[in-house]
Amino acid sequence: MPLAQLRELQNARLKQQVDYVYHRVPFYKAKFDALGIHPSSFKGLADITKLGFTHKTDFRDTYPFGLFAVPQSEVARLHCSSGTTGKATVVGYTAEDLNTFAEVVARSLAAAGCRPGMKLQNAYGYGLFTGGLGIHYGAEKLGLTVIPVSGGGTDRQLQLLQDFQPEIICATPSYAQVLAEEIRRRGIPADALNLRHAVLGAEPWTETIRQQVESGLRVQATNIYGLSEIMGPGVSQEDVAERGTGSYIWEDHFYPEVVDKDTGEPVAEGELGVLVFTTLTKKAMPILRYWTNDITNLYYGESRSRTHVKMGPIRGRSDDMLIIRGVNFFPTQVEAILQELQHLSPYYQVVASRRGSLDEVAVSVEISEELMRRLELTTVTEAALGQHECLRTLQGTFAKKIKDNIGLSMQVQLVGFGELPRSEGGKLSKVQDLRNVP
Ligand code: ADP
Ligand code: K
Repeated sequence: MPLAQLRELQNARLKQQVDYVYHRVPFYKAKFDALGIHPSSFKGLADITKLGFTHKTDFRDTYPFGLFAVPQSEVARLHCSSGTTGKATVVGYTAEDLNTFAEVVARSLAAAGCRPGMKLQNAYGYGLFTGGLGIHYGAEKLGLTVIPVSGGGTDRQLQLLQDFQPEIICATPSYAQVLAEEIRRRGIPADALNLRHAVLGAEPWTETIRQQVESGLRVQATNIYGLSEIMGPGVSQEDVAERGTGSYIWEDHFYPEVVDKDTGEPVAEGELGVLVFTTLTKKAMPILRYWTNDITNLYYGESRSRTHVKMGPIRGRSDDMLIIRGVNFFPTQVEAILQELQHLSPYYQVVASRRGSLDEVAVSVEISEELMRRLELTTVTEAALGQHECLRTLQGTFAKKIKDNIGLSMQVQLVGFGELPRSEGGKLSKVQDLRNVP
């Protein structure tokens, strides 16, 4: 669609979406009333910056269904953002939304080089996470044969890649690296596989990873980006013939902006800032100007087969969310667990690192002063752990709660009270991300 026509479409859809939420979602009505915005005088794209932002906290504050615009009987499916506990981000879809979701994923897979008749091994996790089912229905819509193997289980993944001969694999980039490494390690010959395309997303990745995956799996690897709040995977996708030049945003459904992370003002084309999305066609849960916290840039320009805007790779996040093996993780989730465990102090440190191609997380936590006194300890040594069963139980319980609530296995280390750094008045960084430190 020519750009001018696309703008007209977006403009009309935005006006409709503003009118729709004003009359259906009390959260937006209250917000717009406070901002002096009324659908009758709202001018569309020209007025979009007047709408303020929607933040992740707005989802938590209205948990679970406060942002829904339709009665529950019209909600065909619920998903949650990955790796969040308790008051997580709940998202809902009408049958029409699910159709749009499948449509944008089908479009994404086509841009990635997939064609009807090919087989797709889907190694994204199935469940509340939008990745698995999102890819699944989009692949079916495009006319692919789906192998819904879900995430993990490397032996089985490799077996099916050899037995079923799929042309396409969908996975997180870090898991695709694992598969490539295992194929090399096990000496599986290159012609035992039939892969041609890898569609990778849910976490940031680099050109180095692309090279490893492309040579290890003998594929063309493209980026798929998305987020539950807006839809799920398939908000943007790299074209297979334009790899390395950015991902097309399907902006007839998701209107993107990039704004300054401090002022919230729009930045010039090509400049880095926080990515903000407005849904243009969502029915169950329309979201206006969602502050994604993802840092990237938007640009039109050379090397393109479509009119839609491209986004660069995600450079980082403007909040403290870590993405570990595709799972979103806020260090404050550790804090919440600490509060439940009597013999641990509230002081902790999280260290994310990379072993081989897989991300790992280690958490150090202090035991309470009271427990130190009771066990007559000055620090927590291996010997102390060996001697006191209660310490080992505490460590095990903490690790299990982390696994159950956050969905990630972490190495847990107990240390003595007072051993972790304290704030000296300023902000104390409880998180070290060493994954990209050479
Ligand atoms: P998803 O199922 O797409 O991972 P979530 O809602 O669980 O959705 O997580 C969304 C976040 O994941 C995004 O805001 C972004 O930080 C990250 N993410 C998703 N896809 C990519 C990608 N291709 N590159 C970098 N980060 C990504
Ligand atoms: K994610």
